[in-house]
Amino acid sequence: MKDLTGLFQSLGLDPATLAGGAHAVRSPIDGSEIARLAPDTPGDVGAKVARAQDAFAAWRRVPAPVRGELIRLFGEELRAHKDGLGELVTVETGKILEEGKGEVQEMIDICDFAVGLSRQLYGLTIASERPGHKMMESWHPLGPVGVITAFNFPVAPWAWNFALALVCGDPMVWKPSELTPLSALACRNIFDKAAARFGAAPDDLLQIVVGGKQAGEALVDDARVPLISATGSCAMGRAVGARVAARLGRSLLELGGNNGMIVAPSADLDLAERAILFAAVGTAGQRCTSLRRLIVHEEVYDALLPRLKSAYASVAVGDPLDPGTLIGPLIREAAYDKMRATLETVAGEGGAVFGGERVLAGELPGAYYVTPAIVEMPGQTETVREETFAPILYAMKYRDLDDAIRIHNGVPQGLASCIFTTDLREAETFTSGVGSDCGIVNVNIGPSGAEIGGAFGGEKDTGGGRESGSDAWKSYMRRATNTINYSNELPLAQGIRFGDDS
Ligand code: UN1
Repeated sequence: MKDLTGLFQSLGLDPATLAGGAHAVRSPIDGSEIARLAPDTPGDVGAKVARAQDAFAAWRRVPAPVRGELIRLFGEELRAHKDGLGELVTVETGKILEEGKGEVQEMIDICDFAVGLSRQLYGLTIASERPGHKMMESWHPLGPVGVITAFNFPVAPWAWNFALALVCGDPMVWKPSELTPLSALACRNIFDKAAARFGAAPDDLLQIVVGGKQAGEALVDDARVPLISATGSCAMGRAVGARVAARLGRSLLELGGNNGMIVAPSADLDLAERAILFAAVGTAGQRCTSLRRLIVHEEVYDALLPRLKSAYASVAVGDPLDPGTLIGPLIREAAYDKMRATLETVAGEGGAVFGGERVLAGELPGAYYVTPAIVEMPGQTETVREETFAPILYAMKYRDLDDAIRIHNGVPQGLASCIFTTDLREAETFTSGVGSDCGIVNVNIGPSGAEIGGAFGGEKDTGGGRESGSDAWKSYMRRATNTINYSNELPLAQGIRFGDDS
């Protein structure tokens, strides 16, 4: 691994505080240890939540557009640190630099969105059935928000939550993946710069929890945290959702995907091929939105598959800091083991496997680089219905659109989906209520790489949460319904008379 001292210092990470702790941080680029941090105990987490409550008491009194000014400054600081933070994301996750920087751009974009939003936290006015009465809805800050994020997108999904929560008046306690805590600490340092320029921000608007499951559970179980927003696997979400529900808290869950693409007979195959490559191979198949299932009409299957295989065979796998690389390493050995085991299982289920081999093992024995895999499947088996977080693309044939939609929706997850077609009827059917059952439904673009302006999330085992754009901000506020009587009478709703003879 190259010397990271300069990069760490540019992001305010003091090498002295990154040594000696029990929690080792490794780079998947070569498997080397890049830091050792002191993990938080459950008691530390509780103390952080108490400080977040103090911050909330002050921050909720600040007018929302003034809170927006802090996020505007944060966006400026992110612009200044885009290259450095993008590089750190690459070092910690193994995604290529272009994608590391893209993730930081996604943070900048949500800051811009949140600044405008800070003047648009609109409520409704509602016609009252009673004379001289007015009804309205108002939105108020909710309280400290607990956020749990995954290794594969260590900064952008956090920023979707943070930029919105902060303009909504909520401080945050953030537990990043134990695999990527340095990116989180760098974000806090960048935010601290914005807060210093802002001047009047209370302390502890953003606190980081370093640790694994135990620290996460302490945050999830803390009744002083009204909202837990968690990104990760369906298994994680099931556990978090149940714990938060047990204390009647709110949860916002962003869980696994098993994202499909239907390629129809009229599809533009050049576009489809490029979209498949970015969505299935990009980020080494480690996006929640990665393309995992290709459902191809039998008329175009034999035209598309050979093209894909030759593109797969020539894709550059290697050092994600090298500008020529398109696929970096898997996050760790366990991810590689899972990929290999899955490929063996689907081969046993009748799948024809192309690619999926480990490379660079001689030079980099502690790192797990693979060629991406295409598996031609005779049908949608149980293994295909599971999400494997690796670059495996299952290809299946279909005969008519109903059949394709049935295969498409026949999985437990419901995050992102798309159809490639130039037939208006097919496109509209896929995006209609009887089409894709996912939260993200696209036409002639792949399932991944969403913009921040839309609500991001999915249905079924994906957890139902929506983050980022549109009206996702409502999750971070509480709604009050107000009825105001400006008359001299006290009429009751539903015309009820109560102890008066008039
Ligand atoms: C994730 O993988 O958890 O739509 C988030 C996308 C990105 C976000 C992915 N904007 O692929």
